[in-house]
Amino acid sequence: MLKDKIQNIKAEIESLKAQSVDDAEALRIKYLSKKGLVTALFDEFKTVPADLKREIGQNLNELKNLAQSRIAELKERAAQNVKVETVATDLTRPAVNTPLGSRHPISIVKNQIVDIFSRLGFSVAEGPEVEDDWHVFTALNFPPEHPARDMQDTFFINTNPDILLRTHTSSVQVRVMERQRPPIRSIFPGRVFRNEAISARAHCIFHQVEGLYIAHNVSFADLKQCLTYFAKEMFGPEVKVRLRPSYFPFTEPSAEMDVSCTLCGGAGCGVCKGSGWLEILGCGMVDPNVLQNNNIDPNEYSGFAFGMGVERIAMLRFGVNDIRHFFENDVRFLRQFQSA
Ligand code: 2NM
Repeated sequence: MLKDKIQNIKAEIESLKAQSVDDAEALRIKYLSKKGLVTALFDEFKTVPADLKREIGQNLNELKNLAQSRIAELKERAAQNVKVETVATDLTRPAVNTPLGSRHPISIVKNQIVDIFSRLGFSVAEGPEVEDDWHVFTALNFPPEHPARDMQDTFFINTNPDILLRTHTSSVQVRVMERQRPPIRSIFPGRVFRNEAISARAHCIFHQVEGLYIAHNVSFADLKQCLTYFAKEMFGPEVKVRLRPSYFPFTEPSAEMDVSCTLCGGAGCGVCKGSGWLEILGCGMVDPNVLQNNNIDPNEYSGFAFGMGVERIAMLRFGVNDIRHFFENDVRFLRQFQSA
């Protein structure tokens, strides 16, 4: 009877053993292949009287499932135990390689920037990404009608004009000035947010490192020396640097620093648009109003500050021509960067 055959084969399958993957495969062929013992029972099933079809059909399906899982288990165990049961474990065998990820290029460059300024004695501070108007704008000498305060440029939370995503990490500098008296010598890495159309050169989220040095008698010469050191550490001792006058609400005077084009060495090419120079950061002497707003006496102290976009530095360092690559996280892109 078919029912007895099912019982017998079930008992057989429950006591199966396999020493090797090949053994297990032989068992699969014996029971489950087209001409296998279990498969044959399904052919016989066609002759079962209608009133028994339901019960026997169920038994048969259970048997097939049992055979499949049991043989798969034997195969897997045999694969794991290759020779282990007969030969002592070889402790000199190299371990199985675990595939390693790679550090994100933005993290690599951010860490390099932090390292360079650490060598000059700068500490690192971080702060909130959701901020209020005081820390992002007012304390930093942004006038009430400054365009950065516009909905067009800044993301506000629930359209509340006092709660917003920081547009620069200078807000963290305000928080440091609130609780720490000079000397202050810190850098401020972090994500910032600007309500901008996304393109090859701009993104609505990017990373900044800003810096602040406040002490007695800090001069523009200190700023220039410090940032020249940074540029040469970052881009190589052969790069030339220059400062161009600029404007920021929180610094006076303000400047932008260029390095000689890392691609053409200053001769002029597509990357530097023929100018031979690449802009890498903004900087300036902290405006006395900013010091005053943070209860630091501008008659006693002076300072310089600077800010740079990590994506921009990374694009120049690695020759990446589209900022969007950094946010897509395509592993074919990410795998190309070696952690430093
Ligand atoms: C920049 C450029 C120039 C800056 C100024 C300050 C502070 F807090 F001292 F006022 N923080 N960051 C600064 C100055 C940032 O980014 C392009």
